Amino acid sequence: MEHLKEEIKQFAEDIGIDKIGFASADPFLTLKDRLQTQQENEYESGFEKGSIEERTEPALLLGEAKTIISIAIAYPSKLKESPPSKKGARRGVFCRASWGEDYHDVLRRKLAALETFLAEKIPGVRTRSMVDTGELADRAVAERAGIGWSAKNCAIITPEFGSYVYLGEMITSISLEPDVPLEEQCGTCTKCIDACPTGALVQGGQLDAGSCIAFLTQTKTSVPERFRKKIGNRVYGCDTCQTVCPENKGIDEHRHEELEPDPEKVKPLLEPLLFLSNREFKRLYGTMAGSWRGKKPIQRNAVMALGTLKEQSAVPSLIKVLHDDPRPVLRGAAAWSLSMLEYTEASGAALPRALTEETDPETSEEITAACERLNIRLEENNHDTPLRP
Ligand code: B12
Ligand code: SF4
Ligand code: SF4
Repeated sequence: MEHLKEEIKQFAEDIGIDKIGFASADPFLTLKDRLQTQQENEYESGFEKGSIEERTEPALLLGEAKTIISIAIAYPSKLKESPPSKKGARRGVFCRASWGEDYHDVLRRKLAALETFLAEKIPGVRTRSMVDTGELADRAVAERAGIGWSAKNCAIITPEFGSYVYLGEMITSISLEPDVPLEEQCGTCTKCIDACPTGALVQGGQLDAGSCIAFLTQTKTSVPERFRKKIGNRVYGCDTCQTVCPENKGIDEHRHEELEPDPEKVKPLLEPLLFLSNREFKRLYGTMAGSWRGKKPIQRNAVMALGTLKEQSAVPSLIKVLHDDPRPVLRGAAAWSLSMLEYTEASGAALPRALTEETDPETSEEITAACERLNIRLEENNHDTPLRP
């Protein structure tokens, strides 16, 4: 089977798989304990798929599971041209994992080609591939397959491409010699833990997903207030614990045309995002990984970013969202953002008026809090008359 392994590696290289590794399909026992701990601490994101058993026992996913083939695809970390974000034209950012074509599609195509190759070599072989949305923990598989080591920022770090790799895998019914896991290299470094804006890395290798900006930017409800300013201009995902990592220094791989970012899309102007129709959103952002939750979280984040960045010129747009947007979460975010900006006559009139019209209790609370922050006194029974000391 050693010969077959070499053939698989060669084929993988030919189709542009940047790194491949082989792991046994034995149960992931330490991961099982870790997943239980994560659940008990309520540190999970809710985006994980399947039961703890399914996530840690490959045989439950493919009856004759013997070897898991893990693959990694390197992605760029720098924009060749980065459009400036400036006063009057503020921009948001999508994290690097959302640059270029949706990586799920890219990796699935590679895995499908590998499946066909294996089926031709070994008639009757059974395989099951997954990328991100499957039950298996892609990182735990990659770690066991020697793709990279499991780091304090939770990422799998490869010696060649740093942590800027997407991961996927294929469970197979064939036995292949497993590769050897790599040694952890973080040592005494704690840069990622120290730099995390929300303290989501509770300790090396352990994330409280509910506090992680990558998670918060993907929710559809309103963001707890204590995190709002910390999200900054991120409209999707967060790269901080990777950009500060010394292991990523100087790494910027441009190996796949389809993963090349369009700077205008990955650093979009914030204000136009607020008024995108579904059709426009799909046309502009539909092929990016960051569009999987639809336009609502991205628009909510854009609304908040305008307030956080103190973009005073956005007051009219924020007032429009406050009055006209049919989604309470967006109206609430607009109220918050207006209260991060300087008081203007327009916002002083708009907020109390919005309060009289608001039907959603949570949004009413947001608007009231915004009025308080701006020292807009609300007269009882007559919210139309704002008073400012
Ligand atoms: C849910 C999820 C999230 C959640 C939770 C993340 C998390 N850390 O658990 C949120 C939304 C926050 C998220 C964010 C991100 N994600 Co995500 N996410 C996933 C998903 C779907 C499941 C992860 C999971 O099961 N987590 C549970 C934890 C417990 O396990 P784990 O971190 O995956 O595995 C490690 C730990 O379990 C650890 N471990 C096991 N036992 C023990 C015991 C001890 C004592 C310790 C210390 C550690 C430890 O070892 C495992 C291997 O490293 C995977 C895809 C998949 N199906 O696996 C992608 C995945 C992990 N995400 C990925 C990416 C790129 C990101 C972001 C960088 C995106 C961004 N830029 O915004 C951030 C990074 C945040 C971070 N610091 O982890 C990549 C990671 C690639 C890589 N090189 O590591 C994956 C693999 C997707 C993919 N196929 O490429 N993600
Ligand atoms: S992705 Fe951002 S918020 Fe999440 S752990 Fe890393 S630095 Fe912290
Ligand atoms: S920043 Fe330091 S501690 Fe964090 S993952 Fe990189 S090497 Fe490890």
